[in-house]
Amino acid sequence: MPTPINQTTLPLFENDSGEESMEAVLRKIVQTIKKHEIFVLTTHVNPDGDGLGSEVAMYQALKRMNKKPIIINTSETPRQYQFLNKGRIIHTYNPARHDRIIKKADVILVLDISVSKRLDRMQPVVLTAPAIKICIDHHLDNDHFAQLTFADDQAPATAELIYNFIRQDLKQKIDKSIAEPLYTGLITDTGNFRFNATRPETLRIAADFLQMGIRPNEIYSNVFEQGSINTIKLLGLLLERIKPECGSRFHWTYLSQDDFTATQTKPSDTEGFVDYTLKLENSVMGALFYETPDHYTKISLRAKGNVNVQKFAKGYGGGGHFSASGILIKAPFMPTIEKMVKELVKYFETHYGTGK
Ligand SMILES: [Mn+2]
Repeated sequence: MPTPINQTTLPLFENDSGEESMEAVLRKIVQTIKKHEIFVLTTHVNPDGDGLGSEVAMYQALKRMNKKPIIINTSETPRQYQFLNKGRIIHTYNPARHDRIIKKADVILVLDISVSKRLDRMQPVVLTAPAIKICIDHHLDNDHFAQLTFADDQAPATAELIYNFIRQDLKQKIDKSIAEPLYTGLITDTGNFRFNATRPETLRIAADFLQMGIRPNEIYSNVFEQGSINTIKLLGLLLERIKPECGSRFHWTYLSQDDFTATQTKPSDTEGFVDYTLKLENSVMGALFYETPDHYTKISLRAKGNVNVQKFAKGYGGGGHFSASGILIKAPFMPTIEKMVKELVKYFETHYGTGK
C-alpha cells in the first residue's frame, strides 16, 4: 500500500484513511513550494538515473515558477549521466562553497531517498539547516528526517512521482527539458520497463514523453552504451568463469583484484555484470563475487521468480531487495568464495529443491 509518512506537521494517519493523508501531504508540499523562493535539491550518494533525473526535472519546474533552485549532490555525477547536466546545473558538494547556501535555503528537497544516512557527506548540514525539508521518494525505509514526506513504495521510480507532482500538483507543463531527465529515471529504475514494479501508468507516462519528441535510442545509448574496452575485457574474464550449480539453476562467477589491475578497471565498473548469471537457460539465482581494494569479499546476488536472495543476504549482514541483494564479508577472497558457494548451494537446495 502507498504509505504517506509524515511526523511533525500532520497526525499519523490511522487505519485506512491513507488516501486522504497522502493528498494532505501533497497539498502541504505544494503550499510550501509556492510560498518560498530558495531551494536546494539533492539526492543519495552515488546517484543513479532516477535520483539525478528527478532533480533535474524539479529544477526545471521550479525555474519556470520563478524560484531559485540549486542542485547540490554528495557525489560527482557519473559520466553516463553527464548528458542530463546541460548548463552545468548539477553541483558536487563542497562544504566551503555550499554550506552557506544550504544554511540559507528556504526549502531542501530530497529526492529518491527517505533515509538521511544516504546523504552521506551532506547529512550533517542538511539535518541542521533551518530550511523546511521535503522528501519525495519510492523507498520503504524512512528515518523521518523531513517535515514533509511523500513516499509511494508502489511507484517503480521517483521519476514517476515527480511527473505526476509537476503536472497535477504544481500544475506546470511538462516539456522536453523535463521529459528527458524523467524518462532517464524511468528506464534506469525499471531496467528498461522490464522489472515487476513497472505498471501501466509507467508506460503511459513514457508514451507521453515520446509524444513530446524525446528519443529513447539516444537516451538509452547515453546511459547504457558508454562502456570502455577495459570494462568489456573485464566482462570477458567474468563470462569465461561462470560456473553452474544445482542443476544449472544457480550460476556464479568472480573477479579478483588482479583482474581489476590487469584490465585497469575498478569494482564500480562491474555495474550490471551480475545480470549475466541469469541470462542462462533455467538459471534462477546468480552470484558475482569480487575482491574489494582492501581484499575483502563482496557478493552481488540476483534471482528470478520466487527465489529470495534477500533472506540469504540478511543472514550474513547484507541486505537489499527480494531478487537483488548484496553482502560484504570481511574475509580473504578465495577461501570465502569456496565457503559461500557451498552455503548458497545449501540454501538453494533447502528452499527450492535439489531438482533431482
Ligand atoms: Mn529510484
